[in-house]
Amino acid sequence: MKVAVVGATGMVGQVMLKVLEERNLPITELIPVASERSVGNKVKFKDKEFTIVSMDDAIAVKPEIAIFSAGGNTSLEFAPKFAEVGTVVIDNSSAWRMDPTKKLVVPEINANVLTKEDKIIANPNCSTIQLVMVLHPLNIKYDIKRVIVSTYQSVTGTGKAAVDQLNSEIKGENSEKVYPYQIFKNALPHCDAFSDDDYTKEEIKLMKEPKKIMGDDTFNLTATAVRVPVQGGHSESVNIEFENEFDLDEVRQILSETPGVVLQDNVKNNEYPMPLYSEGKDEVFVGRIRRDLSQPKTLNLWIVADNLRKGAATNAVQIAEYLVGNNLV
Ligand code: 2RA
Repeated sequence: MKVAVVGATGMVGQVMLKVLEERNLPITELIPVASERSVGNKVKFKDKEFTIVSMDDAIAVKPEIAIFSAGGNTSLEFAPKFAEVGTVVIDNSSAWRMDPTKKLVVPEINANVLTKEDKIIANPNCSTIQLVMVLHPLNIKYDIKRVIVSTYQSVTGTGKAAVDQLNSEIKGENSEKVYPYQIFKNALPHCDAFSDDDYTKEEIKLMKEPKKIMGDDTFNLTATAVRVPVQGGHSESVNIEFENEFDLDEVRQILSETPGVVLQDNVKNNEYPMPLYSEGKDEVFVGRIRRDLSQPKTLNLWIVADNLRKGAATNAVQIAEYLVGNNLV
């Protein structure tokens, strides 16, 4: 099977190659695609070197699957061109996520919506993926009424330049500023651009995408997204009000039995999820599970995941694995 990785030199693209090496998609040919200035350079994959090619050359090869991490504009222009030659595109940008004709998929939740007709599939936003991995099983059991989420997002979500800004500031060096302010020793309530309603695009993604993935728009969700000087992953403080009463031990049991979720919840032993220890892992870690004492039928909890892996590359590869495993590609 020929697989194109579009945006192969970016942070997510690099993690995508690593995840593809670790897993078992039957790849016979890797087609790395990047900007014109990178064409001709080499990338290593499974101990072989592959030459970076242009978008047009990649389309001409007619890969079975193309996994995009190249931004919304590039995806809007080129994903349809791949689809026209029969390629199935799995796109990491926000371009297609809320398009009613496109599927938005977290395989553990709604891979079953995929059909042979789906030629452009949207990978959800990283902070959405880790949130719905926990919300979905609890929604099935207790019927969610309202969610309040505050995120603490890694600079890797912005990209390499943001990581470079943080590392330069730590060393006291001047650097190109990706953020409007210093990020070291700071917290910026500003992830992605502000919209007219004073919410950021990141917060709007968090408020809209979970309902589409979970197939349920009966609950309310509000979000505040914050960038923090962290590199290992995104953290989320989540308050969940249910329609029905719950039992804390049963909540822990449900989450511990949810594929892809790891319970880390023993505060007497200082056991709780942290981004430093989620980096490089594919699971979604949940802890600090406790009743909200201010109102009934309400829970507080804490979710952490590597935003470049389950939040992007691994989820996309899992979609590809589902397509192959179910003869949809
Ligand atoms: C961020 N979720 O963290 C966005 C895009 N990766 O900046």
